[in-house]
Amino acid sequence: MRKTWLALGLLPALAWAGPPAGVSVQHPWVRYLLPNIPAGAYLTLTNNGDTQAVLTGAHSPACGMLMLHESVNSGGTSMMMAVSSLTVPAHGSIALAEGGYHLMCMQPKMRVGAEVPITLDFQDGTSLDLTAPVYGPSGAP
Ligand SMILES: [Cu+2]
Repeated sequence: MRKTWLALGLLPALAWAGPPAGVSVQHPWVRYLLPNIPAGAYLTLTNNGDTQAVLTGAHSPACGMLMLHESVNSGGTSMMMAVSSLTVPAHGSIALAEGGYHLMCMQPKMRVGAEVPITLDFQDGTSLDLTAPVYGPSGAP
């Protein structure tokens, strides 16, 4: 019984899907290669708020599954690993950039020159909507 009441109490907070306080996105973009090759999405997250923001996932109708990844260099071989969350410190920022953290569009449905919508999901139930321009293999012009 107690659990039921707790769950109901959480609903209003989860239903409010505004952006996290003070968090903004700069320079989003996607590198599109081919339809059957995952496309990397890159951006900078800045947190001007007083509390850390924890990115726990992302989704986009243009991506199929959209995963949090990290590129790591292991003995000269570049590999990608799934990351469960990324923390943007209070009054700090993190870059999702080539060779590091990035979002991975697993089934890209897009074309170069278009813009795709992406939603970032945070641990506290907030979310942040953005649109990212789609560039080709050579990246930003
Ligand atoms: Cu990746």
